[in-house]
Amino acid sequence: MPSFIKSAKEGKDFPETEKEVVFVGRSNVGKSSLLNCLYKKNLAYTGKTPGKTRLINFFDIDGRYTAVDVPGYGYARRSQQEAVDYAKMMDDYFSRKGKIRLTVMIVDSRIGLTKDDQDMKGYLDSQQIPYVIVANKIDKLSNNQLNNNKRLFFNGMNNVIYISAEKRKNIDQLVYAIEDAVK
Ligand SMILES: Nc1nc2c(ncn2[C@@H]2O[C@H](COP(=O)(O)OP(=O)(O)OP(=O)(O)O)[C@@H](O)[C@H]2O)c(=O)[nH]1
Ligand SMILES: [Mg+2]
Repeated sequence: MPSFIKSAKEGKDFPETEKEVVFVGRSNVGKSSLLNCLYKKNLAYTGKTPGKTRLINFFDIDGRYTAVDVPGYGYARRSQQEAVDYAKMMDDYFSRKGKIRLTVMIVDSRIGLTKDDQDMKGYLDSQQIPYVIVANKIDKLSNNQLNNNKRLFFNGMNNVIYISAEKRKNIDQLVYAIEDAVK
């Protein structure tokens, strides 16, 4: 069974792992919900208020790989110090990019890529970190709206998977991508 390993905010406290799949995205986009949907109910904390996940959380996935839930970006940190700590935590994390088999970048299917999302995508491209874009919360859209948004927001991006973490829609497609990356 998938299980929690530890929470950490500094590189020196990160666990020894081999292969990681990391879930990134804006605060409140559904990263922790997606982890729970993929692996086990109540593995990660979810909530209505942005900034629910404050530390980097590592989960062992059946001894096969490590899933990593990171705090969302684009969330107004309470203080300058908190913003600095957040940036350092993320730098520490991405400095071990050799371990990262796949980054699952979650965006909102109703909004597309925000400036913060574009920055993250640019970073992943520049560092040659493999990623898929997952457009979440499609249960909030009609089929028509979803088709429109695919054209408007995700045109020309070939690595997008449209899902609902809450309603478990199209999760298989993401599972395939993850399994392929960690094999
Ligand atoms: N309708 C709908 N709501 C969702 C879906 N996925 C997540 N949510 C809701 O979105 C809110 C935020 O979900 P979280 O999983 O806590 O988001 P997060 O990205 O981990 O947020 P932070 O930890 O703050 O970065 C919760 O109220 C979820 O119930 C979805 O597929 N559809
Ligand atoms: Mg979270």
